[in-house]
Amino acid sequence: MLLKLEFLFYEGVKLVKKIKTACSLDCWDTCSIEVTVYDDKNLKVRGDHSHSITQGFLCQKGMQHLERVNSPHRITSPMKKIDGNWINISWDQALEEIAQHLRNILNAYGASSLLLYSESGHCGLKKNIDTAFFNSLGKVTLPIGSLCWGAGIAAQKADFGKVLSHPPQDLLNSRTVIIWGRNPVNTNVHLVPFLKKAKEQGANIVVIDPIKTATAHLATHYYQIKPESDGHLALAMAKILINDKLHHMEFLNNYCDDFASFEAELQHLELDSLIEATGLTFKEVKELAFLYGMSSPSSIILGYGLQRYPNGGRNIRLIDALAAVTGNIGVSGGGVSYANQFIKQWIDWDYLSNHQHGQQPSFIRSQFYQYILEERPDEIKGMFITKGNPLLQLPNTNKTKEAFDKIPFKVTIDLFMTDTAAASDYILPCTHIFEEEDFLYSSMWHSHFFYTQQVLPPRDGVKNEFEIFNLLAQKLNMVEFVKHYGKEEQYLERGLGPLLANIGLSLKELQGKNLSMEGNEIPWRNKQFATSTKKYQFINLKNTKVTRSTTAKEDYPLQLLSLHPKHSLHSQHFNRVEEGVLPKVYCNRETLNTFKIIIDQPAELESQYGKIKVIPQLDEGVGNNLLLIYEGWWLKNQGVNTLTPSGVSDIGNQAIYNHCFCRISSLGKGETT
Ligand SMILES: Nc1nc2c(c(=O)[nH]1)N[C@H]1C(S)=C(S)[C@@H](COP(=O)(O)OP(=O)(O)OC[C@H]3O[C@@H](n4cnc5c(=O)[nH]c(N)nc54)[C@H](O)[C@@H]3O)O[C@H]1N2
Ligand SMILES: Nc1nc2c(c(=O)[nH]1)N[C@H]1C(S)=C(S)[C@@H](COP(=O)(O)OP(=O)(O)OC[C@H]3O[C@@H](n4cnc5c(=O)[nH]c(N)nc54)[C@H](O)[C@@H]3O)O[C@H]1N2
Ligand code: SF4
Ligand SMILES: [Mo]
Repeated sequence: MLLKLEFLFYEGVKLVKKIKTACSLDCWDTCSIEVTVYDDKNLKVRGDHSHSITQGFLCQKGMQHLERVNSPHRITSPMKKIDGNWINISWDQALEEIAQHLRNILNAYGASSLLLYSESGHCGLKKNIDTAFFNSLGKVTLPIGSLCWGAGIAAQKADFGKVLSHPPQDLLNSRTVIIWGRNPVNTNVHLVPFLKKAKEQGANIVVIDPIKTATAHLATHYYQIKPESDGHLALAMAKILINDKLHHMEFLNNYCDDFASFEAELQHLELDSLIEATGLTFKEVKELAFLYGMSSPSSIILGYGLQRYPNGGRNIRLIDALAAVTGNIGVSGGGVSYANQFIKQWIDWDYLSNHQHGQQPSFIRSQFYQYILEERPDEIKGMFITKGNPLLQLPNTNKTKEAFDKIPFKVTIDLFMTDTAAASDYILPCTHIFEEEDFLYSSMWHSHFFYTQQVLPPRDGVKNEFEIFNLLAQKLNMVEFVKHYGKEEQYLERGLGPLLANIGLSLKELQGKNLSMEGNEIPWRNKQFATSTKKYQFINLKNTKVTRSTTAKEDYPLQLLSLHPKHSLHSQHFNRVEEGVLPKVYCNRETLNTFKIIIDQPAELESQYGKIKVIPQLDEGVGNNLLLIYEGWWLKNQGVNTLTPSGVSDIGNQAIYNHCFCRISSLGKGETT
């Protein structure tokens, strides 16, 4: 296999090649990776020094990509389940049988009885080929909504018209930075050097989080808010600032709709009860309001933990409103950075996904089981899963399993035997990012993008999705699909058409380079918003019930936050966890004492949806009546979604994992399995 190389040179007597790729994990950072190949065999992975965000540093997961691509646990042959046992079969047999199943289902029940469940386990653009393939079959059933960020996206679209973030470097122009419900030390590690530098320059670094996280330990100010009360806090801060005439009349008069009614409604809300809901003191909220409102420009860096609630969208809108009240929008060092759909707007999604206009059957992602068991019982006959592990990552595992079992034909494309793969009928093994070329960018944070180079030839027995779906299309005689989606380069060239035209480069010229559109724009600098009136839209407080939905019931008095782990990407573990190892659950001393649970001694954690076994740990940074667990543990290790609810947020159809109430009881010594 001929590899395209950027550099080829001698280091002493050694022939050295340098290959540029990027991290495909669904992380804020989307790091650029440099792989050095010594004497054509020894590979060294490191961060790309020429990247202004990565700056030559990769997290532990990024450094372990080489181990992952070479892992002995990878699946390297298509597999078929017969009487509960897996057997290896050839690619031709697998694709022939799968094509036959698809044909039978289409003929007997029509396209809507096929369901595609595609997630973001690999963020390469080429990996969207599954959607184009299924849309070519007709009006198949697709998910809507999000497990991840949906409420906040809907909120920012309502307020600004589009979701854009400030360039990471712009944080250094802030006098106050609020990290509101994000934990970059775990999830967005390249933000940390910017925070440290801003702190050195004298900026206030504020963290608002129910958990005193590692990020909170870096801050100059920390506020331990009660979950789900961020909207109350934002309103209380706005009220204090408006009362002290610290609002920004020029911005509010000229660039916003509906401030007058927002202000009038705010007058009716009691400051004391707003503050009481947050669990903070009046003094703390006042201090925070003045830090934000007086030491400006002030930026707010939002995370996604705080919108995984029934009132998630409203809370983000109220935080946006606070920024608008103080005029911290469209100015360097300001903004409410949530996600960054800047590059995304230069991609031709209609082509890439073969978008079918018109009604298409759909289900809310987090309500998969209700759709299968209640809304369309026995109607879904076939399901394809790719880039996702829904059996584990969807809420309410017991019900999700039941729904899975109801679907007679399931195919999973993955690299590993995940819980989802194990519950399928066929598994098709796919390539790792090091084994292919792809286009990657961050939709969460910065605006770098990469057309990666291939580092290694694909492992024997695996194929990339592009080839998989094209081979299937040939078996199904899908002539049009093969014509429009048959060539990888053509797919990327067309999909990236608007971006390539904008930057004036060809696809080939992009390869191996680390490019960015950053530094060019502070979002909304011209104060022309992407809303229908071109003005910032204040949330209508008159129609908005400002409530904290948290109502711990007597039976389930503890709220469980299931947060993202530092060294895994959800269920993608880079260090293998043996069967039977129990997950740790963290709480403070008061919770340990009240519920008579003992550190390091197994306990049972139960919600109204199921129970799991855990190992309690002391962490005084966890708020009262709260438990913290890291999500992503496999079923063999008591996956946490056995406990989580399958509701959705007010807007954006977002899963509400953190709105989860439990009780805990000690199992005493020795009961570890
Ligand atoms: N290492 C690693 N990195 C990752 C991921 C991973 O699994 N592992 N996942 C990636 C993905 S897909 C995503 S979506 C992002 C998520 O990135 P983050 O948003 O940083 O992660 P979360 O763990 O969802 O939540 C962040 C914080 O929100 C806080 N929080 C929870 N409820 C509330 C609340 O009501 N109010 C406030 N103010 N705070 C609250 C939590 O205590 C937590 O500290 O990370 C990405 N990066
Ligand atoms: N309790 C709780 N649950 C949560 C969350 C939470 O905060 N709490 N967070 C939610 C969030 S934010 C998200 S984004 C979702 C994530 O949900 P998922 O995306 O389902 O989670 P992952 O565990 O990352 O699973 C991705 C799968 O894709 C596979 N994969 C990797 N590369 C490739 C590839 O190239 N091709 C194919 N076909 N497969 C590949 C991986 O091996 C893995 O099995 O989880 C959600 N679930
Ligand atoms: S997981 Fe995130 S921080 Fe780590 S290497 Fe990948 S993109 Fe970078
Ligand atoms: Mo996510």
